[in-house]
Amino acid sequence: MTAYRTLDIEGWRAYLASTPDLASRLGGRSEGWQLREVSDGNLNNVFLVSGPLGGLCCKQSLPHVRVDPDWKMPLTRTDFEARYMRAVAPHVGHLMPALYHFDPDLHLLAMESLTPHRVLRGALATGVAAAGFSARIGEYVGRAAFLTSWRARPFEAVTEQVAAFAANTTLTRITVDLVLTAPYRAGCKRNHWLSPELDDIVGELQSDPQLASAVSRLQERFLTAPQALLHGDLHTGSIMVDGDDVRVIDGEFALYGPIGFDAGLYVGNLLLHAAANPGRLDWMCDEIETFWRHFERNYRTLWSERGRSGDIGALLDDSGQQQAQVAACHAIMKDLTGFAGLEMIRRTIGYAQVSDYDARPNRAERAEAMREALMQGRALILHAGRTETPGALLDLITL
Ligand code: SR1
Ligand code: MG
Repeated sequence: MTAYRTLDIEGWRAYLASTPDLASRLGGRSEGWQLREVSDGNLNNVFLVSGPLGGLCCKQSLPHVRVDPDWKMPLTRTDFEARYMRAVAPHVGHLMPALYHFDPDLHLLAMESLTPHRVLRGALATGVAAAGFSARIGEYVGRAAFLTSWRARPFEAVTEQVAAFAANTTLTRITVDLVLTAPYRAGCKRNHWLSPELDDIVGELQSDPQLASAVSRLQERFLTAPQALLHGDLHTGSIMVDGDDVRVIDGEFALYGPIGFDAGLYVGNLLLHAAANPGRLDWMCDEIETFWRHFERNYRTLWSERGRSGDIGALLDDSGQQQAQVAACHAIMKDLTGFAGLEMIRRTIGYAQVSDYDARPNRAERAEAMREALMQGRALILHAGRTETPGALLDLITL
């Protein structure tokens, strides 16, 4: 067993050189490899390495939140990311990078290097994202959700995975606190917002009993509806794009939960982008429709083909199965709507905010975009329970 240490550039060079499978992917001599740190998420260190034969993306857990060394944290998040990648790769292979190596002692991963891909949030900001990327995300969520669900597999296989990911308590706690609770709690130190411009609306969000009750319902859905294996943090910073090659990365928040959670986080981030870039509202609405169309098509097609291999629904005839599919999609859309609203609010006043707002040219316009996003988020949460179709979701958009 190797004792954990945080690897710097030279540490990674030596590690890769002593790991034949990885060294042979790079080729040549280790002294000639190019290594650069590209860490940009909140939690982990990430390095890109290239050699004469190819490249690697190397990721390692730190004993703390990367952007806040005082926030201590166990190292197991890469363990869950590796487990997640192995669990969903057979279902979504070409939509995520290939995992080559996981070291449980150093809590590190080495995977396919995605070059010249860009993080979707940055690609949107700089205008290089090609419209239609949401088709691939709909396909990803539809396939991963159905094929890890109780409808596709015997309950023994699902239960084993539910238990394994239930141990991802550290990151699930972050989601429960930062997404589902803190933004609605007055005085929480982890919140921050543009003040004094947004003080009034933040005060309203934190003192509205109707909103608190709708948020409680979403907390309950998140924690008590283990429908499928979720990515758990599916925002536009967890997606890389190069033209129409779209890949989902960063599965460390994985858990069993309601399918509408992944879908809702994704849609919430599209709407945040629209709030910050009003000229792109129509485009983002098209992306939402595209996402849902591809999600539903993949989810229902797989259900029709394989929906009698699990322990739910094996008795249904074709018409009963179609009815069950429609009802399930309505329920997923309700969850999606509520979780999209939560994501819009937490990314505007919570601990981890989004750079999309940097598109606004000055503070007053930023404040206005943020206020619009907060009002939109609140409306989505409050109306989630009666939003069953993509049309009904788009009717709620007031940006
Ligand atoms: C302390 S981690 C904060 C946020 O960053 C991650 O990407 C997740 O979105 C998490 O909520
Ligand atoms: Mg991440």
